[in-house]
Amino acid sequence: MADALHDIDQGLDGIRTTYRQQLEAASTEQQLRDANAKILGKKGELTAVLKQMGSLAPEMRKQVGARVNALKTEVEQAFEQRLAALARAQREAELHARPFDLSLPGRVPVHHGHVHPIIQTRDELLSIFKDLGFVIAQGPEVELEENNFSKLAFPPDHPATDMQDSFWVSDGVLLRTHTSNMQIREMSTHKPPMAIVSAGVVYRRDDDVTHSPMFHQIEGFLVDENVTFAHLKGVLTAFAQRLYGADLKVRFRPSYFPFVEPGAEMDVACVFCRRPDGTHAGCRTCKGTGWMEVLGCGMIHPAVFENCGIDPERYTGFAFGLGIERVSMLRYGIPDIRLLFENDPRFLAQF
Ligand code: FA5
Repeated sequence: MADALHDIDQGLDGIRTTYRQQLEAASTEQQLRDANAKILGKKGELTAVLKQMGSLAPEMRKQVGARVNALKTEVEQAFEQRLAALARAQREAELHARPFDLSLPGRVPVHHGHVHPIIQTRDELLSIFKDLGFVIAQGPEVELEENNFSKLAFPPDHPATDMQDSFWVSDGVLLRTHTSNMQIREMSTHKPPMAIVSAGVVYRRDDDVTHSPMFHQIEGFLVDENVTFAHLKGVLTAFAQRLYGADLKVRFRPSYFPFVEPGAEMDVACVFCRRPDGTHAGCRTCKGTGWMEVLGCGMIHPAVFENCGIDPERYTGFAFGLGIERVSMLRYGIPDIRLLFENDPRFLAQF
């Protein structure tokens, strides 16, 4: 039996040598498969050995079977490895033969998203104030009542604090109704001089063609020694003229906000019905007046300074707040504020 086994081992070694040479020599997938078939195919050399197994004595069959199976596994693994190596080599060759042109356009057209008109307007407004020397700050939309109202000198019974006007989250906590909360936050934590702008989302129980329950504001304030209303007018006029043109006329009308004294609103000459000679025809946007209201402003109330730990005898300052949707609507002639929030691609694609 030992002799017979020795002969079989020699035969298997011969097959091993042949398959290694043939797999190695195969340079295409087809050649590789042919080489594999010569060993493991129906008429393959190893298959022939397997076929003879039936005629062997049981003891011999067991030993030969184990060797033949080991060789079969070896051939199968070698075949898979060589196949993968050939595929890799072929891919490499293709890549080098046909280098990528990364500048070619894709085959499927790509739809580009773009910046929402409100964000475009916000960024433009912020960059004007940055150029004027203001620093940008950010604050939360969920706010304490005291930062949103009481430290801004709103009287406790002010209608804005009413359940009907604000979205309350819990007792003493609400969605901020304006970005003026940033005055309290920044003035309580920083010392003058300071010139700060802050943009963000605010919430009110409002809903019609020019009012939305969620909208965007920009707040600005400047505090230092000897700041006067003339500084306020100078900064805000420069801002409006950067936005709408250097020859733009502005006017300030007295108005009331609890946290400023005196308070005012700034109007700009209507950009829609302005005639070349500077007079105005009067239109729907300006309701025939020739003026459009743009923002609220005023000199920061001494009580607000005190609430933030700033000495009102030493420091004065001005503040202003404007609605970003309002500016967007005026710029692009958008008649209904809700268009800005419906996310209709036909509308948004125009900007
Ligand atoms: C204020 O919110 C003050 N905090 C502004 C201010 C800041 C005054 C600093 C003085 C000093 P007012 O409620 O007027 O003011 O709102 C300011 C602007 O927000 C308005 O002029 C308008 O453009 C916009 N606005 C108000 N309510 C809505 C709304 N529901 N939808 C869209 N825009 C609105």
